[in-house]
Formats: sequence, C-alpha cells, structure tokens
Amino acid sequence: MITRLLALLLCVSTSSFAAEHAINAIKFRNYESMFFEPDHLEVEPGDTVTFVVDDRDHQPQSVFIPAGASSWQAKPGQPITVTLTEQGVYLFDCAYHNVMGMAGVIVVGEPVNLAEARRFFARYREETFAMSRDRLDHIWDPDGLLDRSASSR
Ligand SMILES: [Cu+2]
Repeated sequence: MITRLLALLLCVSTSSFAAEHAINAIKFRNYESMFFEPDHLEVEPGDTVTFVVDDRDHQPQSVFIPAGASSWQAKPGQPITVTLTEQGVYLFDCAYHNVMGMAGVIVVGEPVNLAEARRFFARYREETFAMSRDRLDHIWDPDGLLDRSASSR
C-alpha cells in the first residue's frame, strides 16, 4: 500500500505539475538599465512564465517563436503570464526598450528550431539593438545556453 502510494506521489510530482517561472523587466539597477532578469530561461513544455514589470514603460512581447506556438504581447505597463506548450527557442523583448537591448531568450524543452532562431537573432540584433548590442551574445556563444542545451541532450 505504502509502496503504491509512493509510486503515485512520485508520478504526480515528476509529470503532472507545470512549473511557474518569472522574468522581471527592470528599469534601472546597479548602473545597468532596461534589462530582463533572468535574460534566459530553460523550461519544460506546459510551464508558465510571468513577465513582471517594475515600471509602466515596459511592454514584454514575443518576437520569435517556434512553429505552432502562440505569440504574446503585454498591455503597456502590465504583467503577462504565458503558457509555453511548443518546444523550441523563443526570443522576447520589451516593445519600448528593445532599442536598448532589452530582450531575452526562453528555451522550451528541446531547442528544435535553433538554426532558424540563430539566423533570426543575428538579423534582429543588427536591426533592433542600438545600445547594449552584445547583451545577449553570451546566450548564443559557442559555450552559451543554446549550445549547452543542444549538446547535452
Ligand atoms: Cu522596457
């Protein structure tokens, strides 16, 4: 009986609960301005991510998503919670401050669209970032998040 109960609990705890994550949109801290913290996140399909804003002049939105995924855009100055069901690499930014390099990356499950995401980001970086251009480079570096997550699976 106890064994069955433990097995059931283990099953429930590993598969049934989607995790909830938060990403904070930050205006100014420690001499750095307009950034997301964390600026990258690895989550599992079905998890939720809430974008929390510390100022009315933020508007988190998706700018690149895997095929079949739903895009999102917060109302200006409002938090937004999204459920990420499709695997792959997502790029998001702040509609107001993306010119200042305010953007980030979420990997849901396997980075199945990594090549496409990498091409998109290269163009996006040149066209969008006027300041803090190298801010997300650590994610795409050969030793960065995306290559780690791609090679470790
Ligand atoms: Cu902003």
